[in-house]
Amino acid sequence: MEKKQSFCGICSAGCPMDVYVEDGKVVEIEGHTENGKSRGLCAKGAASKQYLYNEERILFPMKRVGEKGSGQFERISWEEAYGLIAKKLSGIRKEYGAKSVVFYAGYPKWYRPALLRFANAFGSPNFCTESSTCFQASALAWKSIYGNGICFPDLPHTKTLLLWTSNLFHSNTPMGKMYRSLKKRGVTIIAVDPRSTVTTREADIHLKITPGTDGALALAMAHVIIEEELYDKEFVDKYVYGFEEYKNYVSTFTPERACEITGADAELIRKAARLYACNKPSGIQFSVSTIVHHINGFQNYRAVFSLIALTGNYDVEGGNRAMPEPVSPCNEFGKVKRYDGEEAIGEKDFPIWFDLPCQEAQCTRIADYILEEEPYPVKAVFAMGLNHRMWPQPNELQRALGALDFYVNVELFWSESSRMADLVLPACTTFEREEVKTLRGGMFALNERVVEPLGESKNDIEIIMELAKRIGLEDEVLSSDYESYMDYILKPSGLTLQDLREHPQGMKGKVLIPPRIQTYREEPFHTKSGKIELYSLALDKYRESRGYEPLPVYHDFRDQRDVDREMYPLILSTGARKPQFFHARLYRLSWLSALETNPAVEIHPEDARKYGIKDGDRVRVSSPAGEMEGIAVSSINGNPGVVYIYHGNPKGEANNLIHRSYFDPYTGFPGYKSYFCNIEKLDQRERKRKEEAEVTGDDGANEI
Ligand SMILES: Nc1nc2c(c(=O)[nH]1)N[C@H]1C(S)=C(S)[C@@H](COP(=O)(O)OP(=O)(O)OC[C@H]3O[C@@H](n4cnc5c(=O)[nH]c(N)nc54)[C@H](O)[C@@H]3O)O[C@H]1N2
Ligand SMILES: Nc1nc2c(c(=O)[nH]1)N[C@H]1C(S)=C(S)[C@@H](COP(=O)(O)OP(=O)(O)OC[C@H]3O[C@@H](n4cnc5c(=O)[nH]c(N)nc54)[C@H](O)[C@@H]3O)O[C@H]1N2
Ligand code: SF4
Ligand SMILES: [Mo]
Repeated sequence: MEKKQSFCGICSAGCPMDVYVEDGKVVEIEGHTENGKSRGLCAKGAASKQYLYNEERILFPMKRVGEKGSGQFERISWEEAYGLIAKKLSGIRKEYGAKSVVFYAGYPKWYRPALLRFANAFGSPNFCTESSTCFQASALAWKSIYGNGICFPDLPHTKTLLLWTSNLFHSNTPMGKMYRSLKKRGVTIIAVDPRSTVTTREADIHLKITPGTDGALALAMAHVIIEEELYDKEFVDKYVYGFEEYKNYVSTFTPERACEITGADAELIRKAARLYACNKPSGIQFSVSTIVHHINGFQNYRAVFSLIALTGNYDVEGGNRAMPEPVSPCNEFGKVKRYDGEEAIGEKDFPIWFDLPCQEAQCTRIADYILEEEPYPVKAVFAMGLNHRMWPQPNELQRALGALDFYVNVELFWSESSRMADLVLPACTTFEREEVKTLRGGMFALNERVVEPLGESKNDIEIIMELAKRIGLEDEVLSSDYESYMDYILKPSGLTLQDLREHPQGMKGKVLIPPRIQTYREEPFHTKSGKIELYSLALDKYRESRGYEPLPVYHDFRDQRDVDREMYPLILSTGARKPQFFHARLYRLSWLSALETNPAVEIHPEDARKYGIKDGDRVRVSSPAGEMEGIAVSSINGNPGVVYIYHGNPKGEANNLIHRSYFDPYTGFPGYKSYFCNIEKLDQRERKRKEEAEVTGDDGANEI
């Protein structure tokens, strides 16, 4: 048996692994051992042998031969596949324009810069990613205030950590260790989460709020901080724009009012506000997605982020500041300018995406854009890792993909989204490819190819580069080969591929750019006013035309007039991370799916009693968008009145319950984590049907 080193490719944490290979096959995977101590892996990484050798892996390029979505494909050569894609994409570009081709990347990040370059060279403004529901809304909320990229907390120096949503032990396992070390150092931790989790249980204060009410809580904290004069007057006077308007607005948000809205205790809100403002330096650790998975999420996050400026915790040691580690200049490679000659999809609907701007198009409404040919016809989608199950009402997206002239999915697995494609290309996993990894502390390493690619699978970047050549795109990097590509992205660091091959443990970059800190002392903030904008001028631009509000104004999602709350009395939150699942991807690994064979529908025991449901009962959850079935699990972690379900499960898809027109008007992010539903025990419904059947003579069996 040979021991090789690799990095886990399932999530972005990229944990180092020791992989044992025998006769060209992986036989064992463990967390990397350093100085006799294993770094460990989470359940997903530990199960990744089943990921690599999954029976659903796509092994060859396959062309559709049957009806769309019928799943009938025939094997073709790479040569034929490249030829077909080049012909189709060039043809569609000629007939409908480059923008009618959409380039899409799913969760994996490693090939994005290359795909973005490809879209640029092709001439389409439509490069979009899964970040239409992740990260970008948080980045926009931040940018609307501070004008720069998000600043994370400087954990080693912080004294109070406001952990605003993050169940680290489930969603970012390697950070669990860091969290424990903060506790040991005596850092005061305030957690904001609607549920008790393994993370909140270790916090000093837990503000257990109703989902989607974060804005009201943050505004109440600001109220206390201003009323008790705990804010940083000098910083605010010098660097903040719109303080008076903001102060005026928050003056009505007393902790008592916030208590009514959020359910969190008013005294606890006061205590948390005082600690965050006075026990400095304080940092806010936040999720890149959860707070913005609400129809009021953007403004809620702006309210949270405003607290940093208010208390002078911006860009100071121990506060929220630009990454304290040196950053490699090779990151610049990913920052290729978006092609800006044409209107991108989502641009009319969500203009601040493009004003502030971020690097990609907003595609949450892509199903509508395809089906309605609005704002213009979208004829082809070239996707790498498209999974329709991540989107609200996924069947609509699936239908739209079926309506395209040409849809390619480069994937690891035969998902339903792959089955809908005209052409499927086999991607390979991290075990089967070399890959340059940027690690913490300015370190670089080469992920070794530990086994040969399965079947004829290839790495995504090689596929992109070959295709660029076939289409005749002009791009100095894409027109070279994969070795040169890796050398190119390493170049600014002063390292070469050869260096990394000779140092399998990784090397520190020779040239590293230190973060730019406290630049505001010398130059204005990159906002319209040149200051930190608690009153955003970027939003003010759309005050009249779209009703955007420049202050971080709170609107309650429960004020929805078009949902019948008598029919859907419960709040629905989907997608709080579970340690064993990763979106729709890992249900096919039996070691993991066996941990939850049917979708768990988590309800509070009070609700269980009210609805006559026992643990383990089969239940149907319904919402204005659709239905799903699962197994009831009663839990005291959440508050009564809220139902929690994870998404992506083929045995019951929570995203069927989220309506695709239920999104945040600023960012287009779906309200995954605060919608409305009802729940019923399944056989009770069956009984009712039978009773009705006795009257009508129709036993309704087909519907069950
Ligand atoms: N195992 C696993 N890890 C993952 C993923 C996965 O699918 N599986 N996905 C990755 C991805 S793509 C992302 S974006 C990150 C997300 O990472 P996080 O957002 O940190 O996800 P969670 O750990 O689920 O933390 C969310 C917490 O927010 C709480 N919450 C729910 N609604 C609200 C709300 O309205 N307000 C507040 N304050 N809290 C709320 C939930 O109870 C939960 O405890 O996780 C990444 N890590
Ligand atoms: N209800 C609900 N829905 C949600 C969320 C929620 O909290 N609740 N979270 C949202 C968030 S934050 C996110 S980020 C999205 C994530 O949604 P997706 O982007 O769909 O996430 P994944 O399923 O992890 O990855 C997409 C696909 O990439 C494929 N893939 C993996 N590695 C590679 C590779 O190297 N090459 C290629 N070509 N393909 C690969 C996988 O097999 C998978 O099918 O889901 C969103 N959807
Ligand atoms: S946290 Fe788990 S899934 Fe993510 S890289 Fe590490 S081992 Fe892999
Ligand atoms: Mo995400």
